[in-house]
Amino acid sequence: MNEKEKTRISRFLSLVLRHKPGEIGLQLDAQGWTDVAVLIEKAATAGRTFTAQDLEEIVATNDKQRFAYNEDRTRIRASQGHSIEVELQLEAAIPPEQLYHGTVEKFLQAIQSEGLRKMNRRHVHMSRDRVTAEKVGERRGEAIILAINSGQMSRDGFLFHCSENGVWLTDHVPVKYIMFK
Ligand code: HQG
Repeated sequence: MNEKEKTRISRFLSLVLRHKPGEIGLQLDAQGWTDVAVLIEKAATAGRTFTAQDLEEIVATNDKQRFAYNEDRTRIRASQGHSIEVELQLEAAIPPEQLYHGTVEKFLQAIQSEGLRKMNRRHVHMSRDRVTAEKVGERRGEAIILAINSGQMSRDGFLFHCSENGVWLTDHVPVKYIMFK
């Protein structure tokens, strides 16, 4: 399987495991898991053909480790990034003092008045390093990096989670914890 094909299937997996499982008649459980064999079968019916071995390779080599298997590798889920209702059951975790969020100019005014909101996803996404936040922002244009005073947020009682692939998640970041400059 070549790189182009792997990327194509990875995008498809993001679509069905995070946003639209119904598109191929797939069902996710409350924690976002689905059966590997069923996923392969439903994907094939929708014209996306890959083997269990292909899937293992895509999961292992995915640039952001977006997908994870359960222990016996019979089930799979997206580690974060969902828009549909899922309960990932991540433990609350103490974040580093500072986290970063990449965005673009056109959202700044709204962010300055209402803070960071989860918009269509289940959480606000943040990263431990600036470079990742730059890449996230650049998906939409020239990146603007916001530093988040996550240490203080956590001490003030806001809950944080860290996904299996190292993305920091929270429900809402009020304006006072965002450093705009
Ligand atoms: C912005 C990708 C207006 C926010 C990435 C962002 C990430 C507001 C956009 C993951 C706002 C939401 C998530 C407010 C926030 N008013 N706009 N109050 N608060 N925004 O895609 O963080 O490749 O839902 O700044 O790498 O960009 O898919 O979130 O620009 O990890 O695995 O609203 O998605 O990962 O956009 O990206 P998104 P995000 P994958």
